[in-house]
Amino acid sequence: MAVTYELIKTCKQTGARLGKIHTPHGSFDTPMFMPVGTLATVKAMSPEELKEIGSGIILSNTYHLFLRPGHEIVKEAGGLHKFMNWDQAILTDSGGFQVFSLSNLRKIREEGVEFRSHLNGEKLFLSPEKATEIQNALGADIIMAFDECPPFPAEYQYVKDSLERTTRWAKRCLEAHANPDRQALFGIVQGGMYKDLRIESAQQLLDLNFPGYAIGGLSVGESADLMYEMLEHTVPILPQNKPRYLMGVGAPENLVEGVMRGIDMFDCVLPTRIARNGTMMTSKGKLVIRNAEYARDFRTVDENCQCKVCQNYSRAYIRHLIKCNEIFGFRLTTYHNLYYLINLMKQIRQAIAEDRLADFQKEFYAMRS
Ligand code: PRF
Ligand code: ZN
Repeated sequence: MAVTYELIKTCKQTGARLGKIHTPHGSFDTPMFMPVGTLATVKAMSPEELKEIGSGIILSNTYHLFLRPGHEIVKEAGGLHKFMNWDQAILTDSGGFQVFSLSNLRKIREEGVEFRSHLNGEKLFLSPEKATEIQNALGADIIMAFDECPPFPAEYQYVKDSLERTTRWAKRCLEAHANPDRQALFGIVQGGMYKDLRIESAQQLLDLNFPGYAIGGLSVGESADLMYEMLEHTVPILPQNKPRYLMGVGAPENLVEGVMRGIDMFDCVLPTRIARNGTMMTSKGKLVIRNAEYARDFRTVDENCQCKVCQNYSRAYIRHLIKCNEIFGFRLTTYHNLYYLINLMKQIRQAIAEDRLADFQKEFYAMRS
């Protein structure tokens, strides 16, 4: 088995799960947040720094690596781990979502998706077989089925047809998968914002017996409450003995709420993207370090953060660097934001271990108000 999930315990207050995922590149504790390394690098972070902050798994993207440098080159390098000098776990997304969010002139057919590269307009094609072949070449520990993430809002019939095609594509991914003993292929539940379609999608994918399940098609513009409602309809029918991954979600409050509804894994560009805009995540909420109010603020960013940025640099200094587009500024804000989220997950795991996640949730919101 490429990847196994070990359920350690559930929180008596909330039912949230504490677990461990074992992969050929080491184990990591769950619930976990995965930093996004789209182009085989988590922007502004070295692998050494990623290890320092305790991210035992990172995510990368099929779509981007297919365009540049091409999966053949990564394969020639000895796979993604060697190529980027990262010896811990990697998950690659299938490209399904990125084709829909980034490329131009998409044509969806049963066979796959024809699209134009967002870089040079080149006509390209991705299918379940191609996305699986690329992910086999990249060699991540966890790979994802090729899916369609419908837009929000979308008509019932469109979402129904789309989810049924996503199931047929998932089956084709399983059949194309060359090394299931080294790479675990996860299925992706879709179904838009329709309760019965979420259930239909989950049940169809359960029949295919994937080693893990992702929940896709959320955090696409709907309200947080609607996202939580969809989780409440979906998560309970997923198997207890397999990991559940909520795709593209990384706002601190969404992580807390997702874990309380039974999620084990999350990823999002949010912490790294807002870092480069000069927004920092703190125990008291967002801090827009670019703002003039911090020009003479020589205090630390977050007095409750133990990271090396908060131990050594002031708000005024970081603001100055970001205002001047200095590379070191991007490094400092990115490092802190990722440290904050990974530490938040560590606190959540501790709370689950001690059966007090509901208490933790209250304290979490109280600090931010
Ligand atoms: N499918 C895939 N990747 C994703 C999503 C999805 O639905 C989302 C939705 N938030 C983020 N990343 N394959
Ligand atoms: Zn910090």
